[in-house]
Amino acid sequence: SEEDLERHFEQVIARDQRIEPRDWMPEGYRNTMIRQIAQHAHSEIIGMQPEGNWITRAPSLRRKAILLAKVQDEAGHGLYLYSAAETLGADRTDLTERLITGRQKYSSIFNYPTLSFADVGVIGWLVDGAAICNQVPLCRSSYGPYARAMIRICKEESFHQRQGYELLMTMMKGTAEQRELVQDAVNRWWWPSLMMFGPPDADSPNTARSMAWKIKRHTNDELRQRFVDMTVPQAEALGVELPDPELKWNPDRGHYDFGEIDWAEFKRVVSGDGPCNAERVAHRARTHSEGAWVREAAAAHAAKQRKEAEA
Ligand code: FAQ
Repeated sequence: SEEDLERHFEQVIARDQRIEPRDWMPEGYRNTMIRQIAQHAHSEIIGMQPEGNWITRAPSLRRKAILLAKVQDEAGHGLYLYSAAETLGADRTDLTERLITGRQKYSSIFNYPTLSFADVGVIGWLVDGAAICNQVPLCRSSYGPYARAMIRICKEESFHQRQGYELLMTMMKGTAEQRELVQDAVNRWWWPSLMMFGPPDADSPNTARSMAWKIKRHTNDELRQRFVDMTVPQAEALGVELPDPELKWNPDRGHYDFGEIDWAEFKRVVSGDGPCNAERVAHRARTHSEGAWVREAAAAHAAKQRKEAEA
């Protein structure tokens, strides 16, 4: 009966075991998982654009090869995550449609422009750093296919983070102009990186439910604090300043205090009105329609093979 199924589901969650695609799950759980995985997949796909902007202008063959590999990894993560969403009954064509018509979200962070090559380094350091902080606990998320996808994705994100930090270290050892470019990029990306963790706990409609279902293992504010604590010593080692005069070690809390995030800006960017939202979505829509012939050719080929197999 429905009650037995529900009891079994609750037991699996309580025992820290995984929910698998064929298991019964409450509709709310399924919808939350589809929402989060789709948003995550869309973020990886849209997230190729800011850095992709610099592939043709990378300063050396080595930097170009690294950047190409990183952006390709992001495409891979996106496709991997769309597959995880499909295990819940979502349709990939429909998800893409929802992305390009603005009905599904992607991370606010990818709506900011990349103005210099230092931005490539800062995205690796701060954006991938924040992504790792958020995603390592998701390796223990209760939905099996998502948790397993996170293991591989986190390994690749760690490499991405290191390449960003190494790029910045190189620039910081360069000319005064290079150091200025790094500082300017840090000034622009620091606050948006903190926004990646989502609204403060008090304004986060999904956290309580997702924590109870063990989809999320920590709240948005807990992970944001962890990221700040981890990043401050890295900024010191790098020799850059984080643009927050209130950033200060608090010995009583055993954490860094930091200033108030501009939540009005966050809301603006999430609701579609950030610096690059229109450009990002338009680019995705354009490449989707330019790729139609590939999808049609693949479908025609599959149909032909099916026919041949039947004959
Ligand atoms: N941007 O109730 P909550 C990457 C939405 S990393 C836009 O707290 P939840 C790697 C939220 O969806 C970036 N929307 O929601 C990379 C919800 O929407 P609703 C992707 C945001 O889900 C690096 C509403 O606000 N990572 O791609 C944002 O419990 C470099 C209320 O919020 C993930 O997606 C935001 N920042 O917690 C690629 C990680 N924050 O209900 C390229 C997985 C919140 O209105 C280059 N996701 N919203 O539809 C998660 O961990 C969670 O979904 C959170 C939000 C923590 C993001």
